[in-house]
Amino acid sequence: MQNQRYYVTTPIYYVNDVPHIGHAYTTLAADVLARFMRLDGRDVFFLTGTDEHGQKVEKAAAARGMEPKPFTDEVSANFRGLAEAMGFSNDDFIRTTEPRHYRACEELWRRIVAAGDLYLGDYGGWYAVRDEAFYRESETTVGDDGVRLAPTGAPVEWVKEPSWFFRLSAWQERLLAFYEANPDFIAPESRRNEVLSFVRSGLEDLSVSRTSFGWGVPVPESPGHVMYVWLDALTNYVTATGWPDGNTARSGFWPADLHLVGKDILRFHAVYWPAFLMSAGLAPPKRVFAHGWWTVEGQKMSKSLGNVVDPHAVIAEFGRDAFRFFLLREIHFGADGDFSRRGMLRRLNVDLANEFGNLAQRTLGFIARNCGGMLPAPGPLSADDRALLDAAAALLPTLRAEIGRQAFHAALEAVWSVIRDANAYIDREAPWTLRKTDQVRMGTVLWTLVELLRRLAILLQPVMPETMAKLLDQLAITDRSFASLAVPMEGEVALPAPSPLFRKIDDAAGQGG
Ligand code: ME8
Repeated sequence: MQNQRYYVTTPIYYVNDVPHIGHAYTTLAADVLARFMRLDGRDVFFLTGTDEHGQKVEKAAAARGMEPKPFTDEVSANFRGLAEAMGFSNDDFIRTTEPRHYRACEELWRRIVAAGDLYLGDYGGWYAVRDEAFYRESETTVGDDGVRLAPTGAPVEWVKEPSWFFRLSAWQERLLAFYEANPDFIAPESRRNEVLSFVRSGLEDLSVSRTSFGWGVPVPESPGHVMYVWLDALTNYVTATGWPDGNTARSGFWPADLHLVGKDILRFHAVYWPAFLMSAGLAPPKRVFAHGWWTVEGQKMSKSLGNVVDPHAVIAEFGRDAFRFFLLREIHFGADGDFSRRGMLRRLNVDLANEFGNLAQRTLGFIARNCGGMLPAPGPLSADDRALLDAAAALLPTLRAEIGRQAFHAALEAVWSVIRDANAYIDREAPWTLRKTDQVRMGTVLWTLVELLRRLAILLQPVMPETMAKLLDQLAITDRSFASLAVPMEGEVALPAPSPLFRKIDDAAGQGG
């Protein structure tokens, strides 16, 4: 396991949108994985970025009276700002307008041509600019107002133009064989089944170039054509490894271990992308996980409803780490979920402040007040002490397994079950009584609690990096890697003055509670 490479990606986001909690969510999940793997000794590459070509972005630039390039320069900064505000630890931020990306797209294109999978034809069909996707007529519906809509609700328009086609129809059997041989390639299971039935129902050749506008990567040796934005966008994942230049610092990272995406774009990642790659003679990614969709206070998030949640505002009110915790704890990763003020407050006040924060505060406050800030050395451990520490020691393997299958909620639930045990332990062992009756035993209980807090803080760093750094400072712990969990901490350690980890928010003070 040690020093093994780990490559995780997020979708590259369309720059025309203002970053919201949906974008924050996917990148957060990738950040937690990246941090977890780094602490576990792996060589990690964590990539995010922006998708800057296509008709949608071209239109958004025109609406601002700008040329596309200066427009994307300006708005892609919003996504860098989001990464900073959320504390994301991405190793690279790719923009599809960079020269390195053009080189990769051109090389991928040439290889697919050489494989015989591209041919020139005429496209006639329905296209939704909002989704940057083609739809079969049978997939569309006509609304009351006469507007024809894609299944996603996006309006479609009739497109007729010369186009290059990718021979996707020829890939059906090879894709099915690939899914069969790689049962973990698509997760969760229900999404995998959807993809399998889509592919089994038959694949049509895919239009992969456009001639009616110009904002894209030019098709090599084919004047007037720009690459279909999805072929361009997906290629970002190999561009960032330094491909097609051999021998770069990141060459060894392909194939990616995990593409994290929302369920809206699974088909592009699980069907088109492996077909493009295999055609070009490159390995497909190892896994694609499609997570669910956030609504807000029970409603779809949309600009027209004016309910788009700005992550910066949530961070300002509740704190960055509480927000990070909420997003991953509130719903099963994979399922849809609802963002509500009430839910956010409950996670902050109950899980974080009452259960976890109090455990630390009771323990460290007691040591500060009664032991002059000096953590006592432990005497012999009782069965009760050992049971608690054993439960904490079991967390690392549990977390490896849960995080390895992207079950963030289950990982956090396992940690909180130990936190609840620890709160029961402190009440049962009552160090405040032992102070008067048995100071050696009191010292052992306090050491057990501090050793437990050290373990929890180290393990929770990926989810709440800032707050856990603060707690580890209060525990005077400098080695914070997962490897350090194997060695119990010393006694007779001077601890700095403690301060609360989480700020509880009075429910009644909020707008609408
Ligand atoms: O699709 N709930 O970019 P995009 C959960 N450029 N996740 C959400 C969400 C919500 N309500 N809204 C957005 C694109 N997301 C392409 C991707 S990749 C090669 C190209 C997240 O800006 C989720 O990850 O529309 C979704 O897949 C992504 O944002 C779509 O981002």
